[in-house]
Amino acid sequence: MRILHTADWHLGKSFKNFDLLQGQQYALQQLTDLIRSEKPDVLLIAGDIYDRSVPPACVVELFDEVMSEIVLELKTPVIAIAGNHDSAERIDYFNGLLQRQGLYIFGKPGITTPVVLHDAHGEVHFHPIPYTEPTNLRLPENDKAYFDSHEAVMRHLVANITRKTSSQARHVAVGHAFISGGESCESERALMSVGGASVVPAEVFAPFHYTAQGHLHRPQSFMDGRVRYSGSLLKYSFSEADHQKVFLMVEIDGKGQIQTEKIPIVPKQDVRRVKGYVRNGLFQLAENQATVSQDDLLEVTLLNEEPVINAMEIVKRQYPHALEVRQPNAYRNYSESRLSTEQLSKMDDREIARTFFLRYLPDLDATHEKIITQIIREIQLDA
Ligand SMILES: [Mn+2]
Repeated sequence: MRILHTADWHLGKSFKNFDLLQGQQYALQQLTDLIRSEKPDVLLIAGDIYDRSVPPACVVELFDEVMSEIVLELKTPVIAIAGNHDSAERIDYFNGLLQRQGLYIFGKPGITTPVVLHDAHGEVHFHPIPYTEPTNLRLPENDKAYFDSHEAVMRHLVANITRKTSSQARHVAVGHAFISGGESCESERALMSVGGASVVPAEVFAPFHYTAQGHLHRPQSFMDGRVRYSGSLLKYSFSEADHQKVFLMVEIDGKGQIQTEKIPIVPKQDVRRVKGYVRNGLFQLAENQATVSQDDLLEVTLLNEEPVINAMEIVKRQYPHALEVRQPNAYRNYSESRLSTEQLSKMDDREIARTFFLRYLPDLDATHEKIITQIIREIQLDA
C-alpha cells in the first residue's frame, strides 16, 4: 500500500504580516497533481491543518476545495487529525457524514476504532491520535485528576489502541506530538504542558509499523524511519530557510516493512536569509551570496557598521518582499561613543538634537540646524 504523508499545512498563516494563502494554494496544487499521477491509496494529514482554531472563511474554502478534489474526484481517501493549532471540536464537525465519502477527519482524542483500508496483502489499520493537551484528559483511575505530561497521555492513548489491535493487520498511527530529541524551529507553537515535559519518546510508537507525525516542521525520522515527520507544507519562519519541504510517499509491504520517498515541494516564493550592504542609498548583496529572486521572502542582514536610516525602504526598492532587515553591526560602536548622563545634563535640547542628527547625517548643514532649532522652540512653546 502506498501512503502519502503530509502535515502542518497551517492554512491561513501569515508570516511577518505577509499572507501565505496563495503560496499554500500553489503547494497544494502540487499535492493534487501528485495524487493524480501517482495514485497513492490514502493521504494522511498529521495535524495543524489550519493555523488558528477559527480560520477565516476563505481559508476553510481552500481546504474544502482541495478535499473535494482529492476525495470526490480523485477517489483517494484522506485521514486527518487536529494538531495543537486546530480546534478539536470544529475539526470534528460532520465527521460521520464525511466518513461516508472517504474523508476521515478527527478532532477529539481517545479514538480506538481504526480506519481500515485494504491492499493485496490484507488490512492496514490507521489509528488517528489527534493532539491532546494533558489537562484535557482525565485519569482513568481518578476522574478528578488530569494527566501531567504528554508522555503519560500518549502512553495511555497508545495502550488503549493496542489493547484492541489485531495481530493479523498492519498498523499505522497518525499523531501530532513533540518526539524527544526532535529538532524544532521558530514556527512551532510550544506545546502546553503543566509542569511535566512536553516531549514523547519515539519508543511509545513502537507498536505501529509506521507513525506519521506532525508538529515539528523539519522533515526528520526516528526508530529506523518507522516514526517520521513529513515537516510543514511551507517554510513558516526564517529559521527554516535551509529546510527542503517535502511530501512523503510511504510504501508499506505485506510484512509491514517501510520504504519512503521524499517528494520536494516547490515554493511559489522561497524564504531566504541574505546578507548585504547599503551604499549610497542603494542595497547590494554581499559578494558570496547566491542569486535572489525578486519574489523571495527575505530576511536581510546589513553588514554596514553605521546605522542605516530607512533601511527597510531602501532594501524593498530592490526586493519588494523583504520582510525583515537586521543591522547587527550598526550599534557596535554606539556604547563607546555614548554620552554619559553627566555630559547630557550639561547640554541644552538644541545641542542634544544636533549631536543625535550629526551621528546619522554627517553632512548636517546650517539649513538643517535652523529647522531643528525651530522645531525645538515649537515643542517648548507647546509644553
Ligand atoms: Mn505545526
